[in-house]
Amino acid sequence: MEKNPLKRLAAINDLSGVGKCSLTVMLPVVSATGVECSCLPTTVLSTHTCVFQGYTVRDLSQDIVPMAEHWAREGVPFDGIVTGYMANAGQAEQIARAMELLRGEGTLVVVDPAMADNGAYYSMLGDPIRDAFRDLIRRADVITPNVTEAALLAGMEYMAPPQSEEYLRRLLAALAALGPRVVAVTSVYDQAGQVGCLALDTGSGKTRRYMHPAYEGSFHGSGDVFTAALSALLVRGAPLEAALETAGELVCDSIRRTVDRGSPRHYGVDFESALPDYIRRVEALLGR
Ligand code: PXL
Repeated sequence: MEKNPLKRLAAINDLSGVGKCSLTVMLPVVSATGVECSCLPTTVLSTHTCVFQGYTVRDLSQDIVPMAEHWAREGVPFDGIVTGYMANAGQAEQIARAMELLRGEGTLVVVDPAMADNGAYYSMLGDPIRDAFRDLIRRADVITPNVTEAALLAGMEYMAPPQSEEYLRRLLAALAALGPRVVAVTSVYDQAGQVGCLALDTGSGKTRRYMHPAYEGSFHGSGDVFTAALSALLVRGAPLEAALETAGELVCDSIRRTVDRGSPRHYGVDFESALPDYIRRVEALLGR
């Protein structure tokens, strides 16, 4: 008899070999949260697609459903499913099918519509990917777009930082209408020059925010760190407010360390040295 089994999260995402994001962030952060991370790679790339040139892309779309079918045949139970970047819009159909196969009663589904930042789509992506994410989001309990992605999904103009409260309210309302229980918008800049996350719990109608002082520029992969931590914390049963704060602290700490170390931005954030403090905070919140 298994006593107090570990929670298990399926991470359906790409594997970019260099430039910490997607699965190379999901796996360590989810594990550090005390949750088993089962990886379903949708695409293998030599690097992510920002700044790097000449990267290789191996589309694994044809393996997504067979991998999920195998897990379903084995009867592997999943407490959560988290999905993010898609290399093309066609992957949405396979990912949706995989979600149906893996989702049980009470499985938390998190969709990070990772497709754009700073007002523009990532390389190789355009409106078809937005439409595909709109479809996937209808199956999600929680979504974690940044402001650019939120605006694309909501069909609103992108507002460069700082965003007005009125704009952010409209953004949250438009995204809530797409169906998720929790809308957590990241890379929100407020009038006080702080950056962070603004979340709406559509059940209670309450909004919560976790803000920290902003560093100049953007930090590649920080959204993946946030989504990985938030998903795993929620799967472990953390209340939304504490999960937002704990995930936000990990992101903030990772960014600070990246700046202190002077690491190249496109290599991703230095979450590694932030993990010990994160693990201590997770233990204080949820135990071992
Ligand atoms: O972090 C988002 C992301 C994930 N995966 C790939 C990417 C990006 C952003 O550019 O290129 C392959």
